Amino acid sequence: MTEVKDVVVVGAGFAGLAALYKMRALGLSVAGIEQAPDVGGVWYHNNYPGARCDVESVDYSYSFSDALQVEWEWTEKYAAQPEILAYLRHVAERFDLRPLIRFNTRVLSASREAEDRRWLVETDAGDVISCEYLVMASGSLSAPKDPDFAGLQDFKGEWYQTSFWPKDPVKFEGKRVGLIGTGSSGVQSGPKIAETAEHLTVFQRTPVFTIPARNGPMDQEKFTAVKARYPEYREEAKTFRIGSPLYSTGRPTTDFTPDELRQVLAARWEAGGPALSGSFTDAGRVLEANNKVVAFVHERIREIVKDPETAELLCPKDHPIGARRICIDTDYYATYNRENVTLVDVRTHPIERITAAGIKTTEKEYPLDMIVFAIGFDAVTGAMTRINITNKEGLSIADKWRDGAGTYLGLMTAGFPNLFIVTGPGSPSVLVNMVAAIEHDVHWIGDTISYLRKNHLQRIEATAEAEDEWTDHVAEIGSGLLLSKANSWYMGSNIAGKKRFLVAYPLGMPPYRQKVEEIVADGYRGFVLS
Ligand code: FAD
Ligand code: N01
Repeated sequence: MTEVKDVVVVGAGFAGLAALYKMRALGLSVAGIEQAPDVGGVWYHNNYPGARCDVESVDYSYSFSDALQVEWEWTEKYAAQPEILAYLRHVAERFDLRPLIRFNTRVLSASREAEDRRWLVETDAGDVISCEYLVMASGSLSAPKDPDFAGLQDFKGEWYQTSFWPKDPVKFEGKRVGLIGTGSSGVQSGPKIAETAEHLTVFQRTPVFTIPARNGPMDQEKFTAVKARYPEYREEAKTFRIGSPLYSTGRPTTDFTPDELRQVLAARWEAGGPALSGSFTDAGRVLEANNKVVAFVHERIREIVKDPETAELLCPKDHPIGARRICIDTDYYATYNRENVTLVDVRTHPIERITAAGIKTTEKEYPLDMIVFAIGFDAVTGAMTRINITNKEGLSIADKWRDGAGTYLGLMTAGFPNLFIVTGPGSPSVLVNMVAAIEHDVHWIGDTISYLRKNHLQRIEATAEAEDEWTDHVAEIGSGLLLSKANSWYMGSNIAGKKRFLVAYPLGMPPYRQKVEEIVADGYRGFVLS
């Protein structure tokens, strides 16, 4: 039997919980659908050792409830996964959101009802829900890449994926562990695995730029000061490119003598965290400027890693710093000084197959008891293209986005009325503090639905012209940035056959916010409301 709701929200991570709260507050009937058995999203699935955020906890948290932000106690500068998951569970309980969510339920499809007024959502639990508005809070990094390595089925040991980590403890003691992948997940999990494994072999294809986090207990004085004025603090945060404080020098590298430049970089390296990445106004655009920052980080790597051959392998030389996601680590490079850690270069000698006993590269076989895959995601579009979402003409999102994910502002896609996307492709999403981006989008969706209702309107849809213009605008800005020069998941190039396009609006939150506000003030320019 078909149920009727005003809104269906897909996903119960940061975005889904915020959306459920907002929709219910608007007086709408709402159903949340989550494939996992619990809330948390990323922070439920990615409970691998070492997982933590790389945006400070005071910023990587909701601002919608002042009581929540004042009462919640973060214990570390960068919260670890268990604490973030506990926070999201607390949010779900505090605001009584759990009763709205169907857990262990996957959305399989969404199609338009015959008269094209409502969405019909179908799940693997047999639910059929008719809704006026469909909110995709299905995540930007929630569709894991499959470890489709030849021979995996023959492997006699244990194997795990960071993006789908078991909920029972995994023991590394006495085991020879192989880790494939040196993105953020590999950078975080490697050092923790090495602490107890008999041996850790890291299979590296592309070396990564990573900056020490300098994590530690929360600075209580700073935290108390923020709490005393949290709403103002959040307003100030909105003025920063990433939606939370990140200070640039505001000057190009050419303004500095080599000594001054080194001093700036050394201070930022010492301070830790993401500060180093946004230091100069030209490093994201001009290769020569970028190279100065690269040279500084290479020096640090060579200083930390004792074996010169390993140090050279760890120095990224095939892409500008910042063109792939910069990682924030605890003891990553130093881990390679441990006797029980080996780095294997699978760029030169690729993995040929997985065997019963381990991993075989084109050079040799590495005997292993366990393999950990930290190989990433079909980012930003994957969660939505894995659901069969079709419009009135029968066109699916997967087909529509095959040649690049066209959206208007990242919030809607033409031809799919009343389908709202949280942190969709073409919004700042993965290039900023994602909780800030999520709250912006959820707010906009809620306000838009209120506007429709108040004005007795039934549908909103982006026009194809507005979508093309926005999508071209994002691509054009991207083409002037070093960001679009590397192969990375930012460009979709980690997925075979995925069209190469920049998945996010690269200028950050302030100009994006302003653009969205202007469009709304101009009567939702570029949308058709009817
Ligand atoms: P998610 O948390 O991914 O939630 C989406 C939910 O939708 C999931 O629970 C999923 O199971 C569910 N879902 C998807 N498809 C379906 C379906 N068909 N049916 C039912 N349910 C479905 N960002 C930062 O800004 N700072 C950080 O420090 C940071 N750290 C990160 C660390 C890790 C390990 C990862 C993987 C990402 C990190 N991110 C970080 C990015 C992260 O994606 C966002 O910060 C944020 O958690 C996203 O929340 P979300 O609710 O949009 O998506
Ligand atoms: O994934 P990735 P991730 N053979 O795609 C390698 C967020 N996040 O899960 O680049 C050999 O970055 C691949 O190599 P290459 C954050 O936004 C944040 O680590 O294809 N290697 C690469 O090294 C992040 O950017 C945190 O050459 C293979 C790695 O696997 C995003 O999530 C923590 C391979 C994948 O790196 C994704 O990060 C975790 C193969 N066949 C995640 N296939 C924080 O710190 C893939 N690789 C906050």
